[in-house]
Amino acid sequence: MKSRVAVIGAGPSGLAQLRAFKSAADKGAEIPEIVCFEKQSDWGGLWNYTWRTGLDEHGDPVHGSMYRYLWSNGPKECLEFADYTFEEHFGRPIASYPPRAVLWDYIKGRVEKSGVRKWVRFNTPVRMVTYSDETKKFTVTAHDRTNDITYSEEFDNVVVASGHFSVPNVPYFEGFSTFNGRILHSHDFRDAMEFKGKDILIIGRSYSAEDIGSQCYKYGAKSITSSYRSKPMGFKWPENWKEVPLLQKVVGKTAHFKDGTTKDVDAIILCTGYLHSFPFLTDDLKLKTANRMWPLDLYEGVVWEKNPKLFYIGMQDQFYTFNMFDAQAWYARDIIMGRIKLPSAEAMAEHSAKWQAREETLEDAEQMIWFQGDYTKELMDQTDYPGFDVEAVNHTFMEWEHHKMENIMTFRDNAYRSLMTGTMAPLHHTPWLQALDDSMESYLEVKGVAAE
Ligand code: FAD
Ligand code: NA7
Repeated sequence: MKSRVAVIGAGPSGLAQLRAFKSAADKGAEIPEIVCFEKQSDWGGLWNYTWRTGLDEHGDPVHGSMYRYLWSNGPKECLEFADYTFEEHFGRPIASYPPRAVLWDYIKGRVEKSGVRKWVRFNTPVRMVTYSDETKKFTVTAHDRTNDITYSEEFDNVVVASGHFSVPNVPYFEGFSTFNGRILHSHDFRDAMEFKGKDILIIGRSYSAEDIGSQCYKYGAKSITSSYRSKPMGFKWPENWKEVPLLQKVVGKTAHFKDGTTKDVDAIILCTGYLHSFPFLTDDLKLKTANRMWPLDLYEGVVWEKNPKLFYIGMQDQFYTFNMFDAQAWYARDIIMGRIKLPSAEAMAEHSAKWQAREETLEDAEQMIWFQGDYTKELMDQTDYPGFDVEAVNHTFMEWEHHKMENIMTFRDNAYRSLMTGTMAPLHHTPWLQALDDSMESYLEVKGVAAE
């Protein structure tokens, strides 16, 4: 009987896994039976936008954390698939910071072409995964929401690709329960227009804080105050944006900060990150980690060391995204198919400890990018994933960082060269700050000038 592999989630990580198996099949290999469980009604993970917040149409927690008007926060040249380029998908070069809908279209294009949709069971959240030492198999219990039927099936391997930017980390600050305004987490942020003309307070100093604040600025917030715990973001902010130390309490509408300053605000947006959450896994299978570059207990960042029949894709904090998920998925595939032999448990732990020791020395974004680039390369070198020039991608990331420091409101107006095709991206026809329409039609409209 064919062995069976369960993939949990059909976001970029899960889809990378489907594509990896399909690519082996296309080259004539005999592959296991693949079943992908996806709780949403369509694929693409976070890139599949939902207007919903709170609970979904079935009463399960909404997965989506993306918002309207979201444009890629890094150059598309850094996430490009090595086996399916933007040029192949769109039929011509496009600008470097596409809006969400354009990236969703790109992600879907590759898997639609591969014909793997038949492997996905949509509207089907996984409720429980257990492992039996006796049978050496996993039992996956899933809820078919369309027919409201819960059932269990056995699998030889499980790949967890359920994402980790969905369950909000929500800290409490004194006075929240009597605040005379709206308090929300970035997970529930959908439309910056809601905050037009308002004074908003953002808690946090990472990507959500930077980008949600920028969205609110772009769509006409009266003022933005961003409050940090560890250190300021340090960009050159517009006139009406102030960075202040951590919020201490709110009294009525007045926010009090650690440096003694105060500000009256209409809304507080908690950009305080997310929790790795796997309510469907038993403790012996569950990854427990903060959002970091090297989560513990995962050999090569992928293999669950305590039970190497279980794999996790995309659980790292991310600079590299889609192409790193590919490198991981090809690697997991080759272990499952017996093409790569795992070393002993001790050797795996030793190898992980080395990466973790290096992780602890990382001091800034530049070092983290090189770290993740080296990691991605180490994986790619072990499989037939069409490799790419990781160092060149690292350099594009460096340029991106530099452009952000130059001007956080215009960095998306830059263009970069594809490291897969060698083609320079055209400049977008409208500067990001003035481009209020984020539709794919508007973005792909040709009125641009070639960058070179
Ligand atoms: P997800 O995209 O989260 O997909 C996980 C999938 O698993 C979902 O479809 C979900 O429905 C499904 N699932 C979850 N639980 C279950 C279950 N129990 N049973 C069945 N299915 C389940 N990255 C970039 O490269 N560029 C960006 O500009 C960028 N912007 C971002 C903006 C925001 C606001 C956020 C939150 C993230 C952003 N990211 C960005 C990072 C993002 O994490 C990755 O791009 C990518 O979506 C991760 O893919 P994934 O498949 O690992 O997770
Ligand atoms: P991140 O990158 O995990 O960052 C979380 C931020 O939240 C970070 O700045 C933390 O501060 C801050 N934080 C967490 N807890 C608190 C408390 N209690 N008080 C104050 N500040 C806190 O999450 P993001 O949502 O920004 O980004 C996630 C993904 O979404 C990312 O991949 C993007 O592409 C989009 P710290 O830095 O530790 O001081």
